[in-house]
Amino acid sequence: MSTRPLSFLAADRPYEAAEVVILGVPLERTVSYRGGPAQAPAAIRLASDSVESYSALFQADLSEIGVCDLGDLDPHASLSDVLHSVEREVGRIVRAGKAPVVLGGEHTITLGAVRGAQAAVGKLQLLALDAHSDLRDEYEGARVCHATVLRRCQEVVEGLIIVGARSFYGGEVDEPVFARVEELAERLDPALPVWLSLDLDALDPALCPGVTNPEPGGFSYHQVIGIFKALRPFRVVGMDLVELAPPYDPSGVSAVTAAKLVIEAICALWAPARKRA
Ligand SMILES: [Mn+2]
Repeated sequence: MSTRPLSFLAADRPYEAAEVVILGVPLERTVSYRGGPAQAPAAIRLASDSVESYSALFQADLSEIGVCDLGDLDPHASLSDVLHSVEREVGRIVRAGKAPVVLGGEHTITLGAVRGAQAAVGKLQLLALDAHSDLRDEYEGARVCHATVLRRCQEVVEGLIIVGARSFYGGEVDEPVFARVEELAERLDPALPVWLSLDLDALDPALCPGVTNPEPGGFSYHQVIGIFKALRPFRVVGMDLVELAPPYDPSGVSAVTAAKLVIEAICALWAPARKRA
């Protein structure tokens, strides 16, 4: 009998042979409403065991795409050190020609991820799915936190597009970063690699209630799938999925939704070209 650490579904490749690399970052440092993201990577891995590895939507099987699960980064260092670790790991993975899939943790980790990805590819555009604009310059005295993360990312990347936003503080509503799903393909720059940041609160909380800051009126599951489809012509270098709060997910459906979206995204974006529908 052998034992193995909890890993994401079908992620059985060694790092060297992998095309997609899963990395957990159970960071929970600047949460403002209710907690839980520290438990998210483990909850997503556990939930991934309940779903099939085959994507009927994208006609690909996760087990045929080389996926490695590196486990979790230590989230207990200073915030700046954790973000530097994320930056270093994501940079290393992208430079090796692999696609990182970062499982948060709070949304703040995206800042480390886009720094690492941008350093690896030169220029980068960020597509964020988020109920909140996350564009404050400062929040409760902090310049780097979940409520300012997309502003800090905007200072790093070449371009930022946010879809799904429906909660604003007021000062940012006229900024040109917001897009409707239907115009996504024309708003993204076809010449620039893309980082995809999926804040689970972009989904409707009726479908995905286990998030830190639920906001009514969000995307359906299939609208998110539609965004993955729209991204297929672009060079997506990596993604993160953040803000799952397992304590507020009593049925477990939010963790399953997160796991399923990770599988669909990997199959949509990184399945070998010959299998692409
Ligand atoms: Mn967010």
